[in-house]
Order: sequence, then C-alpha cells, then structure tokens
Amino acid sequence: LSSIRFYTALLLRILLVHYISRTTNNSSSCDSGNSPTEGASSSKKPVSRKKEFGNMLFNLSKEIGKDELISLKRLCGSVYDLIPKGDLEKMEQAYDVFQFLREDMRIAIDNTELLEQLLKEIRRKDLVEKYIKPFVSK
Ligand SMILES: *[C@@H]1O[C@H](CO)[C@@H](O)[C@H](O)[C@H]1NC(C)=O
Ligand SMILES: *[C@@H]1O[C@H](CO)[C@@H](O)[C@H](O)[C@H]1NC(C)=O
Ligand SMILES: CC(=O)N[C@H]1CO[C@H](CO)[C@@H](O)[C@@H]1O
Repeated sequence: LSSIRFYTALLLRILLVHYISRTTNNSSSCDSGNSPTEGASSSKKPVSRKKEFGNMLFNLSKEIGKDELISLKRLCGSVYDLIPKGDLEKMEQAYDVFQFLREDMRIAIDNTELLEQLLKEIRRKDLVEKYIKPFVSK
C-alpha cells in the first residue's frame, strides 16, 4: 500500500513538473506571440505618420497664395538653386514644390528646417505655427 502511495506521489510530481514546464513554455510562447503584433503596430506608425506629414504639407500648401507661390518658386530656383528651372515651371501649387523637396530628402518628418525657413522668407511664419509646430510636437 505504501509503495502505491509512493508511486502515486511520484506520478503527481512528474505530472506537476510537466504541467509547470508546459505553462512556462506556453507563457513564453505567448510573449513571443505578442511581440509580432507589437512590431506590426509600431511598423504601422511610421507609415501613418508619413501619410500625416503629407496631409500636413497639403493642408499648408492650400493656404499659400499665388504671389507667395511665385516667391517660393523663386527661392527654390534662382536664389537657393534647389529645384531645376524645368521642374519649377511645371509646378502649379506649393504642394508640388514641397513634394519635390521631400523626394530630394531636403524636407522630412524629422527635418523641417528648410521648410520653416522658406515659409519665413515668404512671410508666412504663421503657417509654421499653425501646421509644422503642432505636427513636430506630436
Ligand atoms: C520548454 O522550453 C525550453 C527552452 O525553450 C526547452 O528546453 C524545454 O524542453 C521545453 N519543455 C517542454 C516541456 O516543451
Ligand atoms: C488636413 O485637413 C483635413 C481636412 O481639413 C483634416 O481632416 C486633417 O486632419 C488635416 N491634417 C493635418 C495633418 O493637418
Ligand atoms: C510550447 C508548449 O509547451 N506548448 C503547449 C501549449 O499548450 C498546448 C495545450 O494547451 C500544448 O498542446 C502545447 O504543446
């Protein structure tokens, strides 16, 4: 009888150890199951922020008037030599100018210095306050 108890106890111990190692492994596999979802959401963020940056530039562009666009194009052309003349001639809105500078890596989410300077020079510092500052501080 005592030997049956002994083996029962031993069996329970074995089962218990098994149970613990299983749950330990499963909890760790749960952790590793969580990180891909975290990675997915964090890799989504830059995309939406990129999109938001584009939206911000688009919204900002709509506030730039005709004369201001002419000044902006002149700055990017003959003054700072950022955009070739041929390209400038095709640009009908400020957004085209910003898009070009963005593709040229002169403007980026974490690099809005040039953009701010251009806006200041066309006397639209208000747009820096209204669009760029809120975006950068987000
Ligand atoms: C649990 O995981 C460890 C290391 O990841 C492994 O060595 C062990 O064999 C696993 N145990 C079971 C019961 O799967
Ligand atoms: C741009 O304007 C749209 C429509 O007015 C607005 O819904 C959106 O939030 C604005 N986005 C940014 C980044 O300013
Ligand atoms: C790694 C590991 O131990 N996985 C186990 C998790 O739990 C299920 C049952 O709930 C087992 O089938 C797995 O082997």
